[in-house]
Amino acid sequence: MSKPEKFHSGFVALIGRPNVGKSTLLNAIVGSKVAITSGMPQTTRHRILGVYNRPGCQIVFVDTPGFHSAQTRLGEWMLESAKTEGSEADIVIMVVDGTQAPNDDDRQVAEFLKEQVKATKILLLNKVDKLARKEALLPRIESYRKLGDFTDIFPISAVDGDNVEEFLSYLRTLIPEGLPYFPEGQISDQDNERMAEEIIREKVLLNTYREVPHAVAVKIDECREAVNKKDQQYIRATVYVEREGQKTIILGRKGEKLKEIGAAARAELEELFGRKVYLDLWIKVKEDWRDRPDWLRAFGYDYD
Ligand SMILES: Nc1nc2c(ncn2[C@@H]2O[C@H](COP(=O)(O)OP(=O)(O)O)[C@@H](O)[C@H]2O)c(=O)[nH]1
Ligand SMILES: [Mg+2]
Repeated sequence: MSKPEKFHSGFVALIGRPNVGKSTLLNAIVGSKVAITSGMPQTTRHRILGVYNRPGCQIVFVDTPGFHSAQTRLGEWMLESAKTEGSEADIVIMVVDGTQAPNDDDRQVAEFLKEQVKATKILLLNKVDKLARKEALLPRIESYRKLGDFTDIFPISAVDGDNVEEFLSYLRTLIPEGLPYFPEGQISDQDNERMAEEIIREKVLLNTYREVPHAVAVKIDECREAVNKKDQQYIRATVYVEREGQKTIILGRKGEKLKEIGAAARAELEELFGRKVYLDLWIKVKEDWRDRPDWLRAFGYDYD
């Protein structure tokens, strides 16, 4: 009888500046939406786990907030959280936007990796589907390679899936021996209520203007089976902003924007809960909540 193969498991952190496609890649790897994404920087606010299972191997991917120059307490907390995940992972993946030259935020990430991360580092140049001239790729790879000491570099597209399997196959060879952290079938550590808050926040981001997104937080106030309506989920949620003006923008004329946001969120919430959803959506102003420790804690940012 042959000896059973040893199991391999590990934590792999996705690190990079905002908007390079870390969360899109996490969803592509897990094969399901566990992290919200948008064209807005700083969409991801806290660590999100996505579990990838293959025979004999489990990789727990950790999506992190992007490295940026923090301007609020929330921003500082996000940056710290990314750094903590980066320094605790077995392997760190630096994700960059392959269609753009390195900028200061990329350099800040690379600097951090050099100084504070001993683990194996891999570089991913994402969004190569957008490169009009493929000849531009090699010099681009060169300009990022110089930023750090990467064991390997992969140009990929998180949206098209180009080269993602190749990257994962390589990654599997680096994962240490260990037991699985999560039971098979569990793809994230986020519960449905947390995911629901994120889905609603994503729809606000996708439907509003530049000034609003960073000031938005969403809290589920109630989430239960609807009274007298079996098989319907009742969800009451509040969208928090920092200024009256932001509230006006999200409401829209005659409340129409909020209605659109609610309709878009509801469609996805019905998928999440697997049943009809009645979504009761409110907006409130909490001045400067991003700088107030009590509100940061209330919104689940684990701030101390
Ligand atoms: N064309 C293209 N767009 C991408 C790709 N990956 C991500 N994006 C887009 O880039 C934006 C930021 O993505 P997101 O995953 O939120 O970035 P994050 O801030 O690094 O987590 C979104 O609009 C994505 O749709 C890719 O491989 N190709
Ligand atoms: Mg993200």
